[in-house]
Amino acid sequence: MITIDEPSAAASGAAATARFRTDKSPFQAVRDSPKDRVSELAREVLSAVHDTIRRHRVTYHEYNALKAWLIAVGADGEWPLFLDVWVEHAVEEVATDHRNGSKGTIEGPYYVPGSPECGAFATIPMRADERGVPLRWAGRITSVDGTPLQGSIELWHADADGRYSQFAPNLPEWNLRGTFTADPDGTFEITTIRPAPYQIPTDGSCGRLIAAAGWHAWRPAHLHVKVSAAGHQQLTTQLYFPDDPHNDDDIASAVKPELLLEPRTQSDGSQRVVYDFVLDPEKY
Ligand code: MBD
Ligand code: FE
Repeated sequence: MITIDEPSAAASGAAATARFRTDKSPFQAVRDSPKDRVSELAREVLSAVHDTIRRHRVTYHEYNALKAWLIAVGADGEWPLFLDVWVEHAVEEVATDHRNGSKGTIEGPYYVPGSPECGAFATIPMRADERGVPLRWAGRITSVDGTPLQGSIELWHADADGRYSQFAPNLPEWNLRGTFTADPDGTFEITTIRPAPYQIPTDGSCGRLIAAAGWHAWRPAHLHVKVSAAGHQQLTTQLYFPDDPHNDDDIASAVKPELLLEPRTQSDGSQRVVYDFVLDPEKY
């Protein structure tokens, strides 16, 4: 039985689809795509599908299974989840391969702009009884030439149950989401808790694909960040914890060795970590 307290794929998928629709730029991108480019990319993707069908002699039974599944992905609102888990990593790779600064990785489906401004040395919005190992993260933002940047960090992550506010039920609106603006010397210090590993919803279409293929549904525990500073390219990335069993087989293929934190456990059980960001100037 589904109760209102239980997160469901349809609920988080609907929320992710609704959130995507609030951003106008994807719809502008649809209008802006040149015919020749659309034709070339669509043809190439379709021939890769035809090749797969011929090589594996795909049957009508399988074709109908695919049709039913694709319809269900839309009905569950899981296109953002599907695309960000299985496609975005390649787009991110191509988009950022010219950069010399910090490594980026995928944004995923659960970013929400406009999180509360917290300051440079602050605790992220969380419940009074928020569970999870306390984590204090100190860092500095600089340009590739070493100039300190008074940039801002938008941080969002799952709670100790692997749930994101605004996408899972019964969480305060901005729980574990905050914007931190560095001091003029580029430094910041953020207090939060360690997120739990994240499991793709198992009751929706993406979960059914995972089960049907015998894959696992896990992303390693991660912190999402967007780092911005005037005159610099925005960095979207994620940070991971060294002891997570899924760092080597992230379902979303979004772990890179440069993104592993090195937290130190304190005598009170809390953890501290240092992680800095280096931003590339805007190209012109
Ligand atoms: C997530 O939390 C996430 O970061 C990605 C990329 C996909 C699904 C859930
Ligand atoms: Fe995530």
